[in-house]
Amino acid sequence: MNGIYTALICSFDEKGKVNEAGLREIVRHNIDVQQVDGLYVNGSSGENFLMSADQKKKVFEIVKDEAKNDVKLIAQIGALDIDEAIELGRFATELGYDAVSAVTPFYYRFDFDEVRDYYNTILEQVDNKMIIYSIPALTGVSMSLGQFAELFENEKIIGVKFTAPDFFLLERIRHAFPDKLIFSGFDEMLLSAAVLDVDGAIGSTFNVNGRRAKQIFELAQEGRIKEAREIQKVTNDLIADILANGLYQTIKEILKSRGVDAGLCKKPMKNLDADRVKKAQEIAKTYL
Ligand code: NGF
Repeated sequence: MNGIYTALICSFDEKGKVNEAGLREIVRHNIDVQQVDGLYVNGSSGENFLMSADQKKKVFEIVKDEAKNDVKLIAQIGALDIDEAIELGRFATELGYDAVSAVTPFYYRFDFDEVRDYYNTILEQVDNKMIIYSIPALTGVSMSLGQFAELFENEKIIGVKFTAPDFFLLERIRHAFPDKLIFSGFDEMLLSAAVLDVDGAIGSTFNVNGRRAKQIFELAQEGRIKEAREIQKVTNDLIADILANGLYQTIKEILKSRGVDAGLCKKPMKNLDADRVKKAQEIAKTYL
């Protein structure tokens, strides 16, 4: 399951409903144009935490129906309601998703025993492989090497989506667990993570910049670091401009400028005003 996975964005209409036709276009664009190896569905970039369980299921269905077996699919099922996470995990598994992933439970400052119990309970009831989704900046949940080791004792936990700028910890996990899958989560740090021998990356900007991400990753694997650094530099110029203009909104606007109906963000996320729409179009012209 190695490689470059797009953290798929989702197209919503002005009422916050999933725009099926638009979502299908986003899937096709990622497979046919960006040529990524896989899709990470209903993550942060998919506005997962703004959706109802029914909407999440609908997204899982549409993406699988459109992608078929063209690329690998990972379903992010994490939810504070563990029963919902289990239900979504079973649903995605029946649809044929290659693995599930769950964000560490957040908000109530759970201790590590509770976090471990969350994953083990889900996996007792979901017949699939699990990739832990660790993103301390958004969840407030940081885990140590020893805690990752305890989670990895469950053989169904096959890896981690590591979204943190802690390269010491990343190197330690890589060294200690050569057989677990590590996906880097910050697109702007892809080369640095690739040098540490991660197995792949999962990122939002791959919706528009997946081809460059693949180049960076492949060059790094071949040891062609100087060339990879040049591409990471352009990539980071692009990412800096996207972040300054509004992350998911700008990705959507860039896709629209490419003829993909990426729709709107779901409330309470706001959409771009006219100046920022223009800026997004300029970003697309400059870098893509
Ligand atoms: O969007 C975030 C929030 N992180 C993503 C990614 O790690 C998670 C990252 O690609 C994700 O997209 C998902 O779960 O769907 C950043 O957007 C990117 O590196 C720009 O900072 O931190």
